[in-house]
Amino acid sequence: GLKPIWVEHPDLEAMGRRGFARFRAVFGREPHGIWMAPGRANLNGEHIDFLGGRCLPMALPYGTLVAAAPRTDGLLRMRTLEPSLDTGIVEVPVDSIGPGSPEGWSGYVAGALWALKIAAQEHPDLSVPEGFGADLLVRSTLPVGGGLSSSAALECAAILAFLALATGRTDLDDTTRAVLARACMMAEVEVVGAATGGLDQTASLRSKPGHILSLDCRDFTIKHHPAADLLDGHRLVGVDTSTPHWLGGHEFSSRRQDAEAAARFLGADRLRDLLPETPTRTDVDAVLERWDAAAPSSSELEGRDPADARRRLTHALTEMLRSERIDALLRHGATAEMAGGSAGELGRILTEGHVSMRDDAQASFPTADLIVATANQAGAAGARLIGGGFGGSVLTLLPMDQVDHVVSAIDRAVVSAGMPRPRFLCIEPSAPGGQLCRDCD
Ligand code: GAF
Repeated sequence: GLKPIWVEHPDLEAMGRRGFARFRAVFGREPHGIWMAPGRANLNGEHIDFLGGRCLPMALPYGTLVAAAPRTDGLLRMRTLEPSLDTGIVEVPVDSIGPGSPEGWSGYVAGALWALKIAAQEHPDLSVPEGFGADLLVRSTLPVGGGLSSSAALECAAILAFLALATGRTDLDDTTRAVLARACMMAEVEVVGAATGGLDQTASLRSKPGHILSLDCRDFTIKHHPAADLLDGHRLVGVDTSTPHWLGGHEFSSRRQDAEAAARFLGADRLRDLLPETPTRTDVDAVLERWDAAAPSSSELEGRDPADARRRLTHALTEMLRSERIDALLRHGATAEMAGGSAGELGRILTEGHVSMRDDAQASFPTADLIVATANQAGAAGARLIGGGFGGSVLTLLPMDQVDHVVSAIDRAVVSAGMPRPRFLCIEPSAPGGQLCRDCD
């Protein structure tokens, strides 16, 4: 029979050594270092970071590497080793970076420098010298467009490289990391033009190995909680559906617009403010009843379709509630009524989250639905689509001794359905972005 395809954990040291050699070959000079920033998985809290909800991400052992050296002629010269994107060196004058320019993958890199310079206006310790530029070589160990935040990993690795090259700073405290995460989010929103909400950049720069990040997107305060207690003998396995997604597309931003219009109709600038500090299902139902009683028309919803707006509202409110339930699990552990302990409860929340992504956010797609259904039939504690949706990856929670069985079942089901072969990723909460090696050579 078929053997499922696992994406190997990259040997970063070896990649670093090769990166030095490749950099020399491409740019004919020595790199000053290699910086790495990871992708993320998220237990819950999709499509709610930009609404002020709570997210529960972790950094992945997969990410993006940037080898770099500074220039003094105000030029950025960039090349990616990603075969599907590589067109040789892309050269951009730093002064020309701005909304929509440059286009394509280099916009994420250039956007990071543009946003760093804006952040430095408020934080002079982040300033880059006059005429600053750089040569950069990019390589990703993440499936590009896999819904695991390859875009944020690229922005974050780039900004770490820029900051280190320009200021010599490599040891960064969480306050500085928060400023950089915000800058990377701006790069994506303003330069690339994708309506990202900060979850991915925060996970990439502010995570802690072995821990789940509990991120309150009202003010971007974080807490770290050990993952082992929560997972309780289970493993997280990612399934890349090989169905690429792109956040710059119309679908993702339209979900955000629906939810924002719904919140404004109900009198909140930020949807999260419709719920109390510690929300319950009753609070969610009260908001939905208020909505149904008001029965807004499209013209009261900034032109959005009322049925769509109600679905997005339902997704956002219930997703916010699910995040609070996981946060409570992380803080207090499982209660006696929870069948299967904390992993049992987490699994149920994951699958409820998927149903909401499918029916209310309407961001799922057939392969993801098939994978979730198959995983749960084959013995998973739970599973859901993660990331922005419309492609991307599924996260499954598997009893340790069922991993091979469930993974094979998923592989078989997807192949039998004639869909692209999935790739499996071992998901362990990993280190945030940083310098990979000062002297990989
Ligand atoms: C994408 C966005 F970039 C994030 O900000 C977040 O909205 C996510 O989709 C969905 O939760 O990754």
